[in-house]
Amino acid sequence: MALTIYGIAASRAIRPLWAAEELGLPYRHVPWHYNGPETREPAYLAINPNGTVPAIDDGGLLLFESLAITLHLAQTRPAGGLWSETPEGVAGLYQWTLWAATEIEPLARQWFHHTSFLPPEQRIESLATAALDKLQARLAVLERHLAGREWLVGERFSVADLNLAAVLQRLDALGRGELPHTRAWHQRCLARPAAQRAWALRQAKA
Ligand SMILES: N[C@@H](CCC(=O)N[C@@H](CS)C(=O)NCC(=O)O)C(=O)O
Repeated sequence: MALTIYGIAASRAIRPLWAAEELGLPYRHVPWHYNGPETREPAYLAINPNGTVPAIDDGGLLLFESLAITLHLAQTRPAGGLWSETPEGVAGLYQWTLWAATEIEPLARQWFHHTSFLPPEQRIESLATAALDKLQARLAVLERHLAGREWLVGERFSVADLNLAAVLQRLDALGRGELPHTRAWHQRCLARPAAQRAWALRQAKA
């Protein structure tokens, strides 16, 4: 089944690229930039009507939302080892993925926009600080969960680790204090050969 991944690696497309690398999937990478012009064209809007990246064409199944894409890839290729065999495990994969999407990503994005992404004249320092302040309580939850365990769900690396580690890609700047379990887990995730291969694509295009 042919898989195409749309989106420059220096974007949320890093998430499906990393998942495809973990799963050992052959894929075609179409590294279009999120600012266009290709993502504004009708041909791409037929794939992702939001005009954002990433999106995939998985043998005719069109899908947008980076974390939905990684869940789909993991679930449909269970032999790749990113999914769980038990209902409890699957529930954990959804829990941590949705936690990443709703509790972490908006704050991480707010911080990033108001420190780096927006033109300097549009940045509001108090919004960046407020996001960091709120993130610390969330990271304390993660730190407690990771005490005494290597991975978020079960005994091995899963799509939940991939999703949360990717959403927390700027952990060095987002986490105040030591957070030893969280930082060690994050390094374990990003040191994986598949993560390194995906991030190498990002360096090449950044
Ligand atoms: N929630 C979406 C967000 C997609 C998104 O906003 N992607 C950015 C790049 S990281 C983009 O395409 N921005 C261009 C735009 O908003 O026009 C996901 O996770 O896939």
